[in-house]
Amino acid sequence: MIERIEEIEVEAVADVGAADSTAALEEARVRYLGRKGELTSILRGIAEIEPSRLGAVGAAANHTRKTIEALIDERLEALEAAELEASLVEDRIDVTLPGSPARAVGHLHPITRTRRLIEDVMIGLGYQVMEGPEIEHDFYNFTALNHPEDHPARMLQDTFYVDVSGPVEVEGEGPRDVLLRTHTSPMQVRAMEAEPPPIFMIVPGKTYRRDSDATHSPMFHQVEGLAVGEGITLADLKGTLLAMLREIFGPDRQIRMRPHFFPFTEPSVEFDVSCFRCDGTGNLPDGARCGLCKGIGWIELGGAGMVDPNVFGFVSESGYDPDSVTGFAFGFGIERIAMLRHGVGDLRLFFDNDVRLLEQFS
Ligand code: FA5
Repeated sequence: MIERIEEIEVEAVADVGAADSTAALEEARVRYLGRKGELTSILRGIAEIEPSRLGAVGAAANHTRKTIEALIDERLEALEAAELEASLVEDRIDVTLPGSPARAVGHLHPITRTRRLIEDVMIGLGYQVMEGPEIEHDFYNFTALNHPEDHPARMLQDTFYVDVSGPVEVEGEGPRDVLLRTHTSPMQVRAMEAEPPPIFMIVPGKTYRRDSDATHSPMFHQVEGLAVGEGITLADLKGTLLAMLREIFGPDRQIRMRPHFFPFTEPSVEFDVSCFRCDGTGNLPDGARCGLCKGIGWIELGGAGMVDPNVFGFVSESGYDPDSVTGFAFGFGIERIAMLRHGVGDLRLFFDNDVRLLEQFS
């Protein structure tokens, strides 16, 4: 029996030494020290050995078990170290390399970028940026802006009304009193209610109309501008628009105003910027008609005018006395500016969320 134990030890020394991986070593451990191993059965059956040999066999088996255990521990340490070393060499990660595949980095939507550009320019001119509600009262959208009761813009085919009738009756708010603002101009009155003169502010934001074609969408963005103080004139309006549009379209741009009508400004104008493709000539260098301004040399941008004294009448309690203050207001579409800057022919493309288009503005 003792001889067999010694043989087992010799075999184990050879097998453990030959194990070239932690997995092979584990197999050897199970073979020699596991529950079904030969040495374990010898130790388990020791009680049946005749008493005179019991001490010697037990001591030999225990000695061999301890020797094998120590060998395995030593070999395991060496194999683990070698395997770790190998995996460090093999799996080395260069953290300076881009991910695979490289992650696309997002960017701002062209409308947001255009809005921010306009904001930056106007902040540079001393204007503050304000925000207002998209769901608006008829009062601010129309009445306080001097629209008569029967003004066509108030009709259902132009304006989205919000039906607020419901379980809770709000006094005076029938279905026609709440709407999606059709322009950012209601913020003229809200801003003047909130702050006394002088005031210089712009309001960028979403606006809604029942419109849909290549240059009109049901939801679009406008920027409103308002400047009220003592002695402000139409010349100040022209200078302000010129400064803003030169920042956006280039230093050589000119501006022109054409008489127009808005209920809340008097006089009212529409303003155009000289075409930046043909430099206002209407013709391209090869003599062809300029497609951007359609040969006119001017590009229509928005509406403006001097604040109508009737509008001041709605905010006289906030210090806007039409006899002592004057002011101008202007409003234009952000999509129109973005279309011109980026040469996009159909404004609806901005809202399709097609990445093939959007990633061109990165
Ligand atoms: C107005 O909305 C006036 N509130 C502008 C104003 C402000 C005048 C202050 C005087 C003083 P108008 O309806 O023309 O004006 O719209 C201004 C601009 O908004 C247009 O020139 C156009 O660029 C843009 N716009 C109007 N409707 C749409 C639409 N459905 N989709 C995209 N842009 C539009």
